[in-house]
Amino acid sequence: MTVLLDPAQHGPGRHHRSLRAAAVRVLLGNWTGNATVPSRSLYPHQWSWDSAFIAIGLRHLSPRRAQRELESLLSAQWADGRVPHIVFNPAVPCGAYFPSPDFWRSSTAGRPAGAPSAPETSGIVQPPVHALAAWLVHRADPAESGRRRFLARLHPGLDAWHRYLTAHRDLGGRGLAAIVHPWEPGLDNSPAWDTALRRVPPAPAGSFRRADLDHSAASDRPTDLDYARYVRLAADYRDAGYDDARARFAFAVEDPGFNALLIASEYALADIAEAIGADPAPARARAVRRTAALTDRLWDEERGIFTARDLHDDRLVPVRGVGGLLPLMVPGLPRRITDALLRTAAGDHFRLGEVHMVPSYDLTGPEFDPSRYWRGPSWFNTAWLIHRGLLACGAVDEADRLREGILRDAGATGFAEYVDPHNGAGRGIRDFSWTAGLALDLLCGHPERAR
Ligand code: 2M8
Repeated sequence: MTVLLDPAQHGPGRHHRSLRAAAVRVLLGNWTGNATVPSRSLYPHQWSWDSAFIAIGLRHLSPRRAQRELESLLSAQWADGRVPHIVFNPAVPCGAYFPSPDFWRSSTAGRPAGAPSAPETSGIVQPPVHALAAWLVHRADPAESGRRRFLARLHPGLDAWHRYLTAHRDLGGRGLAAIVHPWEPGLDNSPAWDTALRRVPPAPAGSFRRADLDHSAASDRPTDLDYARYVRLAADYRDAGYDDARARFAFAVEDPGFNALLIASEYALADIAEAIGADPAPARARAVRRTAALTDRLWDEERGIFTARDLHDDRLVPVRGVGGLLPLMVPGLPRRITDALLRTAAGDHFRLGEVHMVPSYDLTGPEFDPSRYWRGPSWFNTAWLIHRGLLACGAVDEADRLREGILRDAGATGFAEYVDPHNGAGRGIRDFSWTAGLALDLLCGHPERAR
């Protein structure tokens, strides 16, 4: 049963205690024995970046379970280094989620690219937040982590993952990782992908059946036309054997959010390397090179935000999305850029501190929709990432206000998937795992904040 909490009724101290208990209940309820599903109904398998955020929350509940969350994800890693965006649970009926394992066919179509023979997985990826999560999980209980040789066991897989993105996904040849499907940045139907997606011929209507509408309101989800294009892109990649050199990508975009998270994770990987006595220099060097490429390629001076670059015409996409604020987390950006980002966050387009959390898309943009998925609603994971970015930039008061807002919205909506930025009404499904995990993390404080 979803529990709604109101701080005005409970007072902040009691509210936080009840919120903590409720968040723990969600995480325990969504644990499958090996990993955590984002939602028992809408997303009944393991998702890549969800598991990273979930592990960040679980570390406060059971560091051991948080380690297993990441270990189970990486046990489905492909031999070419990619970490698939979904790891399918064979016990869940095939029709429970679409696209299902028999659509992706990883163990056959993905075999030449190094997909495991089991479990079945998707063939695309999601943002590489895993090294950052692994480092935070380690820091929650270094003794337990050391006993289980957690970092030493995870390091080779994380390193191969970052090398995959560096070697196979630099489709523009300028030092950034490209995304080849709108599901890869995790911000699935952001207006930032609209122009690039319009070039993709949709899969025929009736050639697939959406399962998401069995669980969520159609007005909160992507349209059928968006879905038909997602299906076409994924089928084309599959039919090219998920081979990045052979595939002809109808959609290829350099996304600032994806690359900012990769940079943050490269620094975490360097910390991990140092902790286990390996060489941190390669990861650090990659982070520094990618930061320069991010600034050269994706900084939009006129808009005061990072924007995506469409590789089909090599032009910046003139859309302000929350992914463009995520570089606030990137160490070593010029102060002039972080100051401009802070101004943009506080200005008319995102109204940080005035609306609920951080809208996924420009509040003044022509496509803004307060309810529909990544086209306006505020999400808890991006708010958590921006909270870290604000702290890293020294914007402590703004960070503290955002933290309180995240906790209030999580409790008031029963851990909704996302919320309307204007009135905080919950949208999508409830008892959503990363909402619970990240609320738990903010409630417990960051051991790394002291660094
Ligand atoms: C959403 O994406 C999936 C496809 O990957 C879907 O709509 O079915 C996104 O919000 C994504 O960021 C998230 O990882 C996933 C599971 O929570 O759901």
